[in-house]
Amino acid sequence: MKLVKSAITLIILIIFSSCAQKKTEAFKKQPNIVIIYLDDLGYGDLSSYGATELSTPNIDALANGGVRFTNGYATSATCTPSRYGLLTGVYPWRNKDAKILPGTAPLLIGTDQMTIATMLKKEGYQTGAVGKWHLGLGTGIVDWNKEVTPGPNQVGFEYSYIMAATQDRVPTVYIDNGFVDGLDPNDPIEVNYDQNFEGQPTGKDNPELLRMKWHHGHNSSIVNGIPRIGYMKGGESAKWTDEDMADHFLKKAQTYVKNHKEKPFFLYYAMQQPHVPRTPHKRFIGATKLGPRGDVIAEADWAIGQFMKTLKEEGILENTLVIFTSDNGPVLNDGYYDDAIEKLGNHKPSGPLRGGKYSLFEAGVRVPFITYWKGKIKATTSDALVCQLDLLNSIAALVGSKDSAKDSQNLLATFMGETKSGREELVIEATTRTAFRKGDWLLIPPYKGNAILSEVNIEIGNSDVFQLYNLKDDVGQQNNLAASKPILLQELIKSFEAIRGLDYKNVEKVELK
Ligand code: NG6
Ligand code: CA
Repeated sequence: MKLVKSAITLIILIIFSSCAQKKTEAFKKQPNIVIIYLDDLGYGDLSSYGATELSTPNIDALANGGVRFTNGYATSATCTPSRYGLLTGVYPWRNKDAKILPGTAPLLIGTDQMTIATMLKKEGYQTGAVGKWHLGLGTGIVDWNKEVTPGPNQVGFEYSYIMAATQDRVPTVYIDNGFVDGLDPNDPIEVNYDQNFEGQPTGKDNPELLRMKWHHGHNSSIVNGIPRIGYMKGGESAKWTDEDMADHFLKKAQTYVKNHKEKPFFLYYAMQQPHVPRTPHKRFIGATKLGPRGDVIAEADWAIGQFMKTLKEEGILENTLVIFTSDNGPVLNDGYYDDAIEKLGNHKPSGPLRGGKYSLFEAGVRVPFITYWKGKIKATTSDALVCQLDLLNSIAALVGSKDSAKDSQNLLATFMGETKSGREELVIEATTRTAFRKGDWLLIPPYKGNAILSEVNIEIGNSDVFQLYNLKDDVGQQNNLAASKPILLQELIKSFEAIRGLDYKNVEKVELK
């Protein structure tokens, strides 16, 4: 009996150790995965995407050494919904709360919801997030002086070092695995988006304290001479220095790589540029002739070069898939006077596309999109239709995970540059309005409201009538073919309705009268 027992124990031990062995071997095959995500970088903002007035050599090296997608999309024309779509593989319009969030909003992703990070963690990956979060934190009322949870660490990231929302929103502090970095317990932080704290200066009432002038919004608490959205009190020692943010996040990303290179890792490196307020480090002031907006793009490009250098120096460049993209299209004056308009010259942040951030026109959602893997991906340009939504299923396929998300498609071969066919169709979103791309066609249903969002002077795609564009012949969306293609229009409306669960019968009548 005793003998039988020990024989069984031995067999179990052998099985276990061979499993562990397999897992170690699997690690060797599983590449590191890095997503570099810029904030408000437009389709035309890189020299590898046609910009002539500024130069982005480090990002260009990725674009020219990997797959440079010309039909790569964010899910949305603003930040929070795009980040939600990228990380979860679910269309943001399925979640009614996926709108631009204040710094006090609760976590938007369910702690039981799959993300790229949870999926990869299950596969044995180490997972980290550095940079802009903007997907909400906590469950309602957050006490910033205690552990701020749930957050990235509860949706798959074992490590996180983030800013809560945006650079223009309070709290203007870094959060290290749920704890405000550098907080002095004797100077607690309080945050409120509705009401100021007694005796605290604001951008609105104290223009003499400002070194950056606000244009619209952005007139609440003043931090480092820059007026922000929302009110904040205390936390003096924890406040970030805007000009150091790029260096600060870069260092965290590099340290993460150095400390995790022995086993496969996933790093979500979400940079803050060129979102407002644009605060280049003094090394980059004047790096371009475009003012701070150009200078912070140069700064981001430099940081990416440094980051790539770290991958190389640590000996893992050839075992790392790097995905580069942006959360939404470009905007010039997004709330501060910073010369973005005055010094624009011939630069075209949207490239040949119409619209910009907040827009259902192409420039809102079509963004630079690059996959780079030294030695594995061959340099090419691809016009395949791909979306950030597809990263979840494609990465799952790459690492051998069986997980998949509702709206994500496995386009691994497309991302690897092995095929140039992509998705057939895609719903795009801009400030809760949606439109539909199928093949080369883009359908925008009628939306009430101004055609131009006046505060940022961007055409956002609203019209009383259906709009139908052929993006192959007319990427600038100048010719609305809805009236001349009635059959195609109806077909597209039907497909769109089926996905969105909407009914356009009534608006149809308005338009086709
Ligand atoms: C808008 C802000 C804008 C920017 C944006 C978020 C105003 C008037 N405008 O509400 O400045 O912060 O939100 O940008 O406050 S995003 O890229 O994070 O979506
Ligand atoms: Ca953004």
